[in-house]
Amino acid sequence: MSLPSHMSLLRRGVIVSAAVLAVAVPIVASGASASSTPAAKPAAKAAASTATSKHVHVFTDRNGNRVEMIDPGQSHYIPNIAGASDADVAKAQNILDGVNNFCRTHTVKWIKAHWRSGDGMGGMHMKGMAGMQMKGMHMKGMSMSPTHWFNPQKLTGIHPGRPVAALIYKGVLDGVMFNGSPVLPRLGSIPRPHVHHMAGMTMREAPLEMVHVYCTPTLKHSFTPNRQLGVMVPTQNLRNTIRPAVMLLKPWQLKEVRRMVRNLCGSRLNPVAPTGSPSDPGPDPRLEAMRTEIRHSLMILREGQLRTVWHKMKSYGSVPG
Ligand SMILES: [Cu+2]
Repeated sequence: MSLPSHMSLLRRGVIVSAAVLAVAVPIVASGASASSTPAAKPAAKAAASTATSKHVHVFTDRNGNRVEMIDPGQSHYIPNIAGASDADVAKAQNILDGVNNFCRTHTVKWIKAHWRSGDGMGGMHMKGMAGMQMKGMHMKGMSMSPTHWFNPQKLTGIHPGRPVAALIYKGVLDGVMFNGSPVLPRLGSIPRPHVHHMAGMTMREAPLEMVHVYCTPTLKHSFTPNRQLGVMVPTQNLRNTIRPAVMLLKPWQLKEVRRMVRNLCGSRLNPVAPTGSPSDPGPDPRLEAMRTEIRHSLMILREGQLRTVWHKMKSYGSVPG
């Protein structure tokens, strides 16, 4: 889960102790951001010592869940579906079916109108904290648009039809988040929860466990905490397939594909103008500009749109498919 949403959790009073904040925030901001703020130094040191130890801290909670103390984006966990028991597969499939149904039956527009964004900036009253967050976020190149939208019903546990938060990336509903207060019910061996501060460092506060479930038909892709390893894999594979094949398009095909990606991307895709003269040695600048623009569009297009573009390119017969 991203930093903004955690600040929102804090604001909701799920975690209120200042001691927890001091430990939790630098870890979420992954160490590097906090070091120049004098007030943050002791906490930054604690975070740095975690970051430098190469292994990810994984522990078993009292319900038998394996829990990672890491930001989902940093997780390398991929579930072993083949190695899971039938009961664990059934349990995970049941959660996933409910989550996919949630994604099918909810629109981004509706969620944004009825749920609260995890913008994170509002509730922080600790001196120096807000600036530190901002800096950390810019250093990580994170977008300021929130990815977590919180259900106004204050729920904990696993209710696939009523998650704690909806995960919206680039305007698309990608999945949901559940949490447990403090621990999640037994999930089986497939879903991997995470926490954001060190269990045991703040003895009076139990870690708040969370789990992300992404909307996709595949159990494996749905239950990686890091969506780059999971739900984004088909998208990345399509990008990697299309990118080199752009070189094989004839000029009229380039024009056609560029028109297509411009339509699909709308204002999110900036036009690329040719540079240099067509008589210069090297590739024709007009064609090069079209190729560049098409390549840029690959980072904007969603999986289904990429599939449409690839289908078009394959129809020319000049690209291997
Ligand atoms: Cu999280």
